[in-house]
Amino acid sequence: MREYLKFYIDGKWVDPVEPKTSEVVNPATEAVSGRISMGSAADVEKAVAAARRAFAGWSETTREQRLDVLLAIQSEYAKRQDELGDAITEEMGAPVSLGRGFHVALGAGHLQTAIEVLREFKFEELRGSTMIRQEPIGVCGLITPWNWPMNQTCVKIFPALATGNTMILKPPQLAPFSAHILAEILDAAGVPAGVFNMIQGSGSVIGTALSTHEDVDMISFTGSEPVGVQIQKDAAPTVKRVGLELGGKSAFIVLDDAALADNVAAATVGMMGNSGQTCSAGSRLLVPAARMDEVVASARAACDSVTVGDPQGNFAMGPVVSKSQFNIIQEYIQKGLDEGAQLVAGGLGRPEGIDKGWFVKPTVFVGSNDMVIAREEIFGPVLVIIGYDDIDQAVAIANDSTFGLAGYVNGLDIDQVRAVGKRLRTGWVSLNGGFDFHAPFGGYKRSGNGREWGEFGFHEYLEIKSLLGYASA
Ligand code: TAP
Repeated sequence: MREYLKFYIDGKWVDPVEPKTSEVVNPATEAVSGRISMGSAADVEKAVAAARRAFAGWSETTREQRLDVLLAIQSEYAKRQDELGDAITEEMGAPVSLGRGFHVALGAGHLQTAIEVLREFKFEELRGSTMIRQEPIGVCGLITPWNWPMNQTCVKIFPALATGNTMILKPPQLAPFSAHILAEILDAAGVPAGVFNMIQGSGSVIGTALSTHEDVDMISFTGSEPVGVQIQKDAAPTVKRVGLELGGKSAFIVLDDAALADNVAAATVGMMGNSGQTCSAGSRLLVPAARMDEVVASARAACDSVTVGDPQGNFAMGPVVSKSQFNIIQEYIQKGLDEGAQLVAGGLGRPEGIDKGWFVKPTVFVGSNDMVIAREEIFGPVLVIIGYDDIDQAVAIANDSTFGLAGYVNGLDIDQVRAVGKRLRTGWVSLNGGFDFHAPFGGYKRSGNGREWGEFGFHEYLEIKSLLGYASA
């Protein structure tokens, strides 16, 4: 049983201003696994004041000083990787191999990337007689979700630190443990007091206090579209910058020259990773309609091969994060059935033999792009296969979405793969499985505003200043 009752403010672990706690539930067992404190606006006041005080010094540090701090964090992070992974398993249900593996590796990857980018980043550039300087924006509110806790947190904290900003992190109530450990890592690494602060609590209290705060200069948010919209409204009166990484309904296009069975299997298994709780998941699989029988056979076999069970055991998929998320996913599966989509694998209810925990059956439908299950983000292990007649139709289907986060194009003819990738109205497209920590990540349309990851992630946290007449001054 974890008891994480203190907040990290001004370089110290402190009690909340008003004592109030909340239980954290393990989604695999439905048992209480820990308790956190629920902060109030008064805690936000303390943290923002600390961050503001610290900004004066931190924003003036040299590149080398900030690099030293990031390298110290890297060595502390390395010491606690398994602990972080186990916390993630307990809070959001990722299998141990995934929690200790890819979850923690994503955080480490963003840290390493921030170090590499910081070594080379041009904070100043002379253009003619004008000096263009990039300067830290100030005090940042970082609001994160539960689905990839280390990824979503590290992709904000490290670029913000590297660029000389100070910050207040508001982790998700559903996944607060790993954020607490991360704060301990930053503390052990000697991040100066007030530069990084962390308050646990509810989004409607802590998140709103940050978004509306006069002395918070920007909000970086990852999560759902409705909350992203609310944050923009809350932030508008103080004209603060708002970075939004929201949802997706991304297309995975298998071109007709691709090894069909292998690609369909890979896309299906990929969709079930992290129990389908990935904003960039390829949740619409677009395949040549003429070969649907082969596709269905391959998807069914792949889906059936995904083992589901205790995340502490040797299973590919654990539960989804909460009862509420389980219920939402069940409603979508029911909607798919009601809409007349063909159920290929999975379906309603828990997998056979499991009667406790928020476990969902890996589910595959064949449907059409006008169905609710093809239009809305389900955020669960549910794949919708859609047939296309030709490339133009595949591209049209892929782009017929209110979202525009990611896309996947797999095929043999690389020129065609590239051409299709260019036509997708999304911010991130993986060609034949390409992956890159330095590639900007973010959405078109309702998938958000701004870009995270790598050098572009630095720009989120920087203001641009022109010093005219600099060269001749
Ligand atoms: P959200 O409600 O969007 O939560 C994300 C973060 O925002 C959490 O830390 C949350 O705090 C906070 N928050 C909630 N209301 C807020 C407000 N008014 N102002 C500022 N911050 C606020 O996501 P969720 O409830 O966890 O999941 C709901 C749906 O969002 C999912 O079904 C899924 O479709 C989508 N989702 C998308 C993503 C990505 S990566 N795009 C990630 C997670 C979820 P609490 O701790 O109180 O929740």
